[in-house]
Amino acid sequence: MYRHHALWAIITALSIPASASVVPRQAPACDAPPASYAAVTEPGLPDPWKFVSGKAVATAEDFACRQAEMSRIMQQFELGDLPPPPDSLTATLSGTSMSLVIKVGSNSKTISVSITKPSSPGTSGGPAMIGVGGANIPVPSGMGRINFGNDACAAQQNPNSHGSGWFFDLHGKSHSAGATLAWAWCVGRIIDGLEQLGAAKTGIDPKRLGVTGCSRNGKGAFMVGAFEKRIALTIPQESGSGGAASWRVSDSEYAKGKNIQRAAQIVRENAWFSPRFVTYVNKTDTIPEDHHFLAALVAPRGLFVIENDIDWLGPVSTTVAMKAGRMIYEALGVKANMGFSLVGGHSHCSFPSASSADLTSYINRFLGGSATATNDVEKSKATVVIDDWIKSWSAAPKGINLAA
Ligand code: MCU
Repeated sequence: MYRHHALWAIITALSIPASASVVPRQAPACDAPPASYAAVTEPGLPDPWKFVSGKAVATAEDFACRQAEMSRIMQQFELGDLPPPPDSLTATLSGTSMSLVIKVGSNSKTISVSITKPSSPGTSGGPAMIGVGGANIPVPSGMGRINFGNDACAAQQNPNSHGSGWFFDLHGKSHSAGATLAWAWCVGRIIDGLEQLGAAKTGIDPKRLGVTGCSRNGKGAFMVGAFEKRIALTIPQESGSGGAASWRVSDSEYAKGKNIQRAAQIVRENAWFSPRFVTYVNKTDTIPEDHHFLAALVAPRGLFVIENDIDWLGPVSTTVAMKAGRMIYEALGVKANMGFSLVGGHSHCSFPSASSADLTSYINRFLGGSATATNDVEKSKATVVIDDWIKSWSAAPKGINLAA
């Protein structure tokens, strides 16, 4: 991505005279970020519509800058740093196996990724679903499939797994990234490979990629969609705490006696988050972000969040955070691009067939190229009072329409 921007800057600098009236489409000019963000005291979900500087988000360009800020804040407090793309990447394809040679500084890794081509790709390639550790949703037959072996990228055995996997072989064992953010970087390399090889070889259109995963891998699927902008449709399934749930709401539910996963537990269970997060897990009201920001980072791209009515996942918590996410999508003029479906009565990670039509409407719209509108999905078995959690929000901006 950065390399492309740099190249674009050089091409435009060489070919367009300073007086040219045609201004190339460029990343918005955002205010320079501070070296780091301060902790806060915020019992509710932090306001997506106000920069840390206090400035209001008023335009589409402002929102893009606020997204960059939200991304930096999430990295600083809980995820660790997302590295830039590698110094070099060379992809080759042999049958169904894509091989990537990736170099970062003096480190080099060769990675093998298994690919199933779409059955009728056409000249520009067909859509494909990336499964983080596999897929637990019904992926339409004929769609391309990419199996992302996330554990090999960044291990998830226990908290001491931090530092194991090819992400850390490339970036160093003490890199700050938690496993879920590392997975986002590794998926980015798979997409680099698909772009480099091209649809004629892979049969896959890199502009029509979905990502999914369930439970711990659902947390990962959400991070991949939030931090890898080339993903067109993100489908986190039963990601619960650390995914679709809010840290603050989960703590509040825990205080009411629920058997719910929360930040203080999650860092003792596994290496999904950055070692940096440990400082904040017993005071989640001090972090200037929460997981409704993940939805804000995916916006305006397609997002279909699947949850379950299991206490440990936090049905109230996921409903509050994703309701807030839907409010963000709505204010951006793209309400139909995000659905939330919490349907209980089935075992963990088994997809309820009653939700098939809703899921299919998102897959058809964002991966299948269908012009038909998505189903307007906001289903939950949990009763929540969203106003209790968004008291500090500024009025949503008027007039932003990212649908265009
Ligand atoms: C919902 O995802 C996790 C959960 O965070 C863990 O606490 C539990 O141990 O495992 C869940 C999972 O990945 O189940 C397959």
